[in-house]
Amino acid sequence: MLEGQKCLVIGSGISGIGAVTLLENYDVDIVLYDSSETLTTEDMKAKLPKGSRAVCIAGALPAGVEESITALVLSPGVPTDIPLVNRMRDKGLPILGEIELGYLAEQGCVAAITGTNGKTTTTTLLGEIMKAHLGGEKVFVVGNIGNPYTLETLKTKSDTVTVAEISSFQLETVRTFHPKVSAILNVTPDHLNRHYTMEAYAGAKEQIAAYQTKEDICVLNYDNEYTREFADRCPATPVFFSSKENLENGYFLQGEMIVKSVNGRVQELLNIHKDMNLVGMCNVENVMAAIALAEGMGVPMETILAAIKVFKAVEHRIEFVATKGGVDYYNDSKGTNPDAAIQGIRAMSKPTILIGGGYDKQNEYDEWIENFDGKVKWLVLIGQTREKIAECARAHGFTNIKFADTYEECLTLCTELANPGDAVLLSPACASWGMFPNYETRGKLFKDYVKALPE
Ligand code: UMA
Repeated sequence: MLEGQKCLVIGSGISGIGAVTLLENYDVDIVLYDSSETLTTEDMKAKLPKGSRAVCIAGALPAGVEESITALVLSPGVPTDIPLVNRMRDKGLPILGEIELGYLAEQGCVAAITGTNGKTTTTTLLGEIMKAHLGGEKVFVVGNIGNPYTLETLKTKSDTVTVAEISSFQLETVRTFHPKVSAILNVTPDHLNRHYTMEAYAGAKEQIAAYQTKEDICVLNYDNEYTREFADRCPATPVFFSSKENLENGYFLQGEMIVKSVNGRVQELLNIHKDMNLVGMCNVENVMAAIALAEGMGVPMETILAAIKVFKAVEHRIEFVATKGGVDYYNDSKGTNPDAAIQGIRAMSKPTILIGGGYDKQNEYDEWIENFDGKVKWLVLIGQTREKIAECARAHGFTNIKFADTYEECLTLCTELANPGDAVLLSPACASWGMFPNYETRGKLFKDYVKALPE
């Protein structure tokens, strides 16, 4: 583990702190660096474990530091093409992402999930299934879900399982990361400001299987053009799921039943209305993927189905909050891109006041608006993208649009616009950055507001 190196950890968010915490256990000189001009070294030290030997630097790197560095660890939010990283790469220095660093200390078996949407639900559900199978103390749920891998990896043993949600940012910097089972749930446009092209974005997602072999499995969505085509060049054995097609081999939806097919012989597994507490077709797909992953991990089907039956929606993902004044409120703050937000609006069955807008990831909103499907009564827009979304909506003939400057104003507007029998849905199709540190804070504000409304 980078023994004898002088390692620069870039980013002092939760991943950077996790990376430093892990490196403290090895013979490594650690420099924790954050380019933020508003942070102080005291802020950074306060986040580190007591007695940490890491040197903290905020703002500009002082002269001489860069020259002394022999290895680099990147937080996921640090682009891999910033000048500092480019210079280090040109020198031939090892550049590891926080996930790769965590994996170097892994002792057990890994299941890893990526995809534009559905990652968190599938990861959480697979974590619950694995816990039901092995017991809670033998399962670690880590990664993009908000729990850095580097904080858990030293607890792993030969009989533990790590279930990891992995983003495209994290996959750009894997070098040996080798899950026994992996999944790419879907690939639709997102994060193009970081990856620039769909090819590069899909390429990053494919890295999840790069170090797998045919002994391992990679669960893929048959209905998504990127993941279906990837099966032909996937280093692992592909296993498909589909909510649209009957498959000769794989998991698919037949009427109301999720079924498993082996060489055309179909076995019914569960009823999507009676045996699941999750709403929306996206969740049917997530459940199919979780079943395929869990079977790949050797969990008996009986245990898998029992865990699915008691599983409830993940917080901030099409989460029912409350009914107030006859209006249903749903929190889908995790709808941080148009494709995720499409799933949000599709799951609604009542006339809906929809809250959209936020940080500009250079996405296009046409498909999202086309999916309003007559259900959206009012679109209340906020944040950096509000003009762009409004323009796109008008181009599609949708004009019931209101603007808000603050979230408080936005929420007040929604309650005024909603009548009994309507739904209010926060599903912004945009990241929260710029207004909130993360989507969780945005979702929590929404939920607190709704809970404080009179009955
Ligand atoms: N920073 C630099 N230099 C840079 C860029 C950033 O120093 O060039 C610093 C910032 O000033 C800041 C720190 O890096 O202090 C933030 O690092 P980070 O953005 O990697 O954030 P973390 O807190 O470490 O959280 C990261 C993931 N964040 C991102 O990918 C943006 C979290 O995913 C993840 O939960 C966490 O690691 C644990 O693995 C969040 C996310 O939004 C939820 N992910 C995206 C998504 O889901 O769409 C990919």
